[in-house]
Amino acid sequence: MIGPDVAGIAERLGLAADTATAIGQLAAETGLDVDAAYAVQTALLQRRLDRGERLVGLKMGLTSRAKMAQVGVDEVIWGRLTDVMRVPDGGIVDTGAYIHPRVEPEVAFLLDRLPEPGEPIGDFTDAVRAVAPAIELIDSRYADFTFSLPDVVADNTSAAAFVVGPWSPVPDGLENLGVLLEIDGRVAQVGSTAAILGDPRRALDEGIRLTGRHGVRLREGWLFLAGAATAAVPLRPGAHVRAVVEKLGTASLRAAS
Ligand code: OOG
Ligand code: MG
Repeated sequence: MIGPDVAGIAERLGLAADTATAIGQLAAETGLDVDAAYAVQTALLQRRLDRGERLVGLKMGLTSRAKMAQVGVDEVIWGRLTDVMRVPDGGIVDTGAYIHPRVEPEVAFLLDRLPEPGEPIGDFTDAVRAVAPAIELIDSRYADFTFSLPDVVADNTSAAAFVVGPWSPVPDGLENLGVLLEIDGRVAQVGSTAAILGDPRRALDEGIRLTGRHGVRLREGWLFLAGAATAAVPLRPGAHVRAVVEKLGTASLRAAS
């Protein structure tokens, strides 16, 4: 049997992102399953590497109930981050470069030496050098931000841009820190790091396990976004966005007007 056209689907998704033009969902029409969707994601990454971008880390998606409920997909997923997606803390983004951008508060890890595949993470502080508050800007390439599980995996889990705030040494506990997402100084979302799989440290175990299924190994020096602690909020031109994570501080961005 001939499988789905992985390269062709990657091209359609890549062009949709490059031109900020929404497309219809592809999985049902093309028979794309989750494994083939991760192959599309790899092809999309290759397309970015071919134009000079560098892989700088991974992001987890749908590690909180709030996010699963918002998009109607209830499986933990992962995607790739490149250097071009990184916006400096306090930096400016152009909403016109995206289809329907949303922002969400996250926790970022700076990875240290990781165990061999199959080995458990012993001490979290051996595997993670530092932690930081972060904002992820997501932008589904599908019309109406509506997708199935294979669709969102193929679309690099809606990854578009991200901001990492100042790094701190790993605090004693990460499992119950208050999280706020502020838009123009007003609280838009309130949550806790407990929303991220009960403890964002678990997102790393899941990341190692789920990427291992596809032969991907996390690397020392990579960034790792553990997933949003709250639902995402639409990013409007001119908005000033701040994510606040208790003990870790803030990360911010501004959308050009
Ligand atoms: C999928 C990506 C989810 C998160 O932090 O849960 C994600 C989406 O919501 O479009 O990045
Ligand atoms: Mg996210």
